[in-house]
Amino acid sequence: MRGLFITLEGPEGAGKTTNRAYLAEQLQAQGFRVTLTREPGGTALAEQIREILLAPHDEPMAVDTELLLMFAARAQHLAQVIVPALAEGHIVICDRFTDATYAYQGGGRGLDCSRIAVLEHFVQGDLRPDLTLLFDLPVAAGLARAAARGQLDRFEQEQQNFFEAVRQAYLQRAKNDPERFRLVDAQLSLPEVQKSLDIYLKEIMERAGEH
Ligand code: T5A
Repeated sequence: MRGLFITLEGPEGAGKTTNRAYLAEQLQAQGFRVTLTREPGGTALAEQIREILLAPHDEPMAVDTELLLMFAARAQHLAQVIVPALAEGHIVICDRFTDATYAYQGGGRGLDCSRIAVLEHFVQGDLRPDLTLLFDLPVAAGLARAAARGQLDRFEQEQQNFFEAVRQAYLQRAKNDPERFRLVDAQLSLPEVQKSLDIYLKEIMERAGEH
């Protein structure tokens, strides 16, 4: 029996980290076994790759290097955490996954999506998320939340048009795959966002019960 693979996506400051904890608490309270994780990262080695990706460097990082590091971290994460947890029947909740690569390296950096698709197939085979919650909010609102936390990472130092392209790429992917994506209005207050998640929690519980 395979578990259920849930991914949380959206631009900076959308509330993915805050709400993944909420989702996990609700599911665990109903007796579901949950693995909470994130990308890039999720294992000791993949977290080291994350540090390289997020830290500002004097030497500019080539776009292909960024893309390959994202997938290198993902390969490690899949092998060590995601695939074993799914095999044990867990609900895996992952803060960002390959949709982020399409949105940031594809939309933001302008990489051809067909190149991303080659790596997606190479690293993941047929594995795709079962359900993706896209936390959407205007770019300025998300950046203001991220900035309120202090020092900005290498991505957060990008310009407004980069994040607009990221947001549009996410919305386009959601539009192209309504079976998998659920849109969350992340601009609402936190209690309102969590209330809106309840319907998706119900769906997750039903689908996890079927698996
Ligand atoms: N990346 C990642 C790629 O380029 N390609 C890839 O393939 C992958 C996997 C990772 C970076 O890597 C890039 C994308 C990213 O730039 P990250 O730290 O994992 O970086 O991602 P961020 O989006 O930067 O994480 P954030 O922490 O900024 O965003 P979250 O998790 O969406 O937001 P969260 O929950 O931390 O909340 C941010 C702040 O807002 C408040 C929270 O309390 C917190 O202070 N907040 C709200 N305030 C008001 N109302 C609400 N509804 C709120 N919800 C949260």
